[in-house]
Amino acid sequence: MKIGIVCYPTFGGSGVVATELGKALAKEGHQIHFITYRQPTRLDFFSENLFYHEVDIKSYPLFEHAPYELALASKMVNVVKYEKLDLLHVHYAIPHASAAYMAKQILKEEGIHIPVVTTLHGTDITLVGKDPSYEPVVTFSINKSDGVTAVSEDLRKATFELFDIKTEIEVIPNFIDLERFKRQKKEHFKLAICPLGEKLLVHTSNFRKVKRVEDVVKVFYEVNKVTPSKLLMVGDGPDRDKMERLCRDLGIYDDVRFLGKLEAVEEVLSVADLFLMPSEKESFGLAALEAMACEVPVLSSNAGGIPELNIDGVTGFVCNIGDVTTMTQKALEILDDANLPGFKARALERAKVFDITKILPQYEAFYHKTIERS
Ligand code: GMT
Repeated sequence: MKIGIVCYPTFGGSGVVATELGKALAKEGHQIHFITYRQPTRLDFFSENLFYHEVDIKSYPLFEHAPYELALASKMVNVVKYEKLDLLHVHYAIPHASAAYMAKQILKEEGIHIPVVTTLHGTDITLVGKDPSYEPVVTFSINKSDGVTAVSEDLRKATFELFDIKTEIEVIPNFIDLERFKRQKKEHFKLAICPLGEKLLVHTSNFRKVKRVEDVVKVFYEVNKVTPSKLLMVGDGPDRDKMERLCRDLGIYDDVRFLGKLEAVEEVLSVADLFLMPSEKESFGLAALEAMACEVPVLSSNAGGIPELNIDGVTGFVCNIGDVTTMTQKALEILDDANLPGFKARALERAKVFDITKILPQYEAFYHKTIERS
């Protein structure tokens, strides 16, 4: 198939999923055309089946905000027409699904039919999408998509609860490349960070409010009192400065390292003993899956779709959002030398359920189904 993939090209989970999906489809022999405003972060190599079309956003003194959605729709029209695409797969409803609808209508005028698949990722539904300033367009463009998928059962349910949806939504969970995300031998790295054999806790996120990074610091502060530990904070975002200040105020700054955005996050995960995800909202929790694939148990909140991934008492623990006391107890239980190897092994077993080789055929089947019925 010739497939156009539209996504946000940055470090965000939806962009990562879209890029990895495109790369895997290209390996299977499909021709993949990425349509975005910047080269996706993980698309930095040449492959005969991968193409990248940059959206030109023309500025003009009259525009306080350049109309990205129009530039995107125009680019979609041209790529579909000239590259003879079979399908458009847009990741994240806003504004990709509505831009795709516009492109579809323009192409229809020229006698070209292009089926559109929309994948919902979470914040496009639970945070931004339900805001009254976007809700009517989100509802409309989901209903007008030829096929809709959500990355978890919880997100599917939330979409029906928050919007007036008249179409089916199929759950296709996120996936992991187990060739890339696996525990690597990085003992020298572990020794440098934990010279006295301390336990190593890791958090990765975009440091936004929904991630509740403060709970990460608070849990670490309490754990460190009982079990000597270190904390690695990967990623960057609005709450980072506040968290650095909190660590200084709590007197734990020497035990916490803020690493910023990292491309090779699997190297850090390879030496971790526990991954912390106390989020307030999380449709799936891709970062936790990456940790589990590297044999790292997960201590998480029970937000959104996380419990569909992290199995309470098996691959880690699932606690109520904001319950730092229970999170601390559970973290200590996982880190206990008698328990840790079991949790690590079970985290890897669980990650295997989401192996890309198992999920990719689900997308291919969904594309065929959408093309046939549209
Ligand atoms: O978590 C974020 O803030 C980024 C966001 C995105 O759209 O990139 O992530 C969402 O999509 C990921 C990929 O499907 C999911 O793994 C994340 O759970 C989801 N985030 C939220 O629902 C908050």
